[in-house]
Amino acid sequence: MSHHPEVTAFYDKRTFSVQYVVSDPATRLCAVIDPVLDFDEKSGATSTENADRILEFIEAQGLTPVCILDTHPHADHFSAASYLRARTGAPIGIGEKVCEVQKLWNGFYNQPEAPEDGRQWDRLFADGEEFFIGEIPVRVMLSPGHTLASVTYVAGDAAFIHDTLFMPDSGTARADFPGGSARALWASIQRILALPDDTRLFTGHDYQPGGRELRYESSVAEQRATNSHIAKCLTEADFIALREARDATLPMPKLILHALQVNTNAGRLPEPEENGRRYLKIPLDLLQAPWG
Ligand SMILES: N[C@@H](CCC(=O)N[C@@H](CS)C(=O)NCC(=O)O)C(=O)O
Ligand SMILES: [Fe+2]
Repeated sequence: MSHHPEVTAFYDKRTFSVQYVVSDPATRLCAVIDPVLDFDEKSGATSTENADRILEFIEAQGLTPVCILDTHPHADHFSAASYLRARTGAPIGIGEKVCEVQKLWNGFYNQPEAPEDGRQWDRLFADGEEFFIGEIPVRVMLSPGHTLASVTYVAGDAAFIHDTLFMPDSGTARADFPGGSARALWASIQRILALPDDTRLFTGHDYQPGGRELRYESSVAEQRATNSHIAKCLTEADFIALREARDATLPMPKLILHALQVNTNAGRLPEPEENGRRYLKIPLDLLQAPWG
């Protein structure tokens, strides 16, 4: 019998991100996946509206969080993992390859003193590692491509695939960030599509193409048959060509340089300077502009 967790999605319209609470109906224990810490780049203001909405839900439902998980170090928003850890005491986890991402971005930010061993997290998951949310077994599957460190959490019959496949009409995630690879993304997607046909797949973003209503859940069978990037790519080479051609047209996410310095530190904002204010650091001419 496959375990069937309850899944509740929380959509952040500002970044088109989907955050999840995954709970075990038998024990009322839950995990939070990919929570967003709000940031307004125009004013520099941060807030915890998204994370507080999740906390209110958890409380109202009588759930107890056992872990706060990220699928990857996000490039388009800040993670609320450390905020939720402070509020709930639940441990935070991410894929162990985050250390590689820390090395890469600490170099870019010229922060040689910043830790590169993932000590900011309580758990660093290896490929194939298992843990439980109550009675629901969770298997961690390495899913690089969009980032070096991306993982999929397979919790019973539900897989949290984040930025690999989007809904079938949106295709797949981009693979052009530093450390990204279209070839690795193809291999990761094949592993996801090898899960049982009726596995519920929960994606990490929905950009609502054409203004259609929000969707974030599909299945392996649906993705195989209809995903606009996968169904028409018969070979790895076809996919790499399609993905790289599309990536060449995409501007960088507007928060990539803001987000990586926070997310390689588990969503902790930089320490305040002696005047009590926190500052972000923006490397110039590191990434290519769309005209580059
Ligand atoms: N316009 C968005 C773009 C965000 C973005 O690049 N999203 C990534 C996931 S983090 C992606 O895979 N996008 C695919 C696409 O835009 O086709 C922003 O500036 O934040
Ligand atoms: Fe992403």
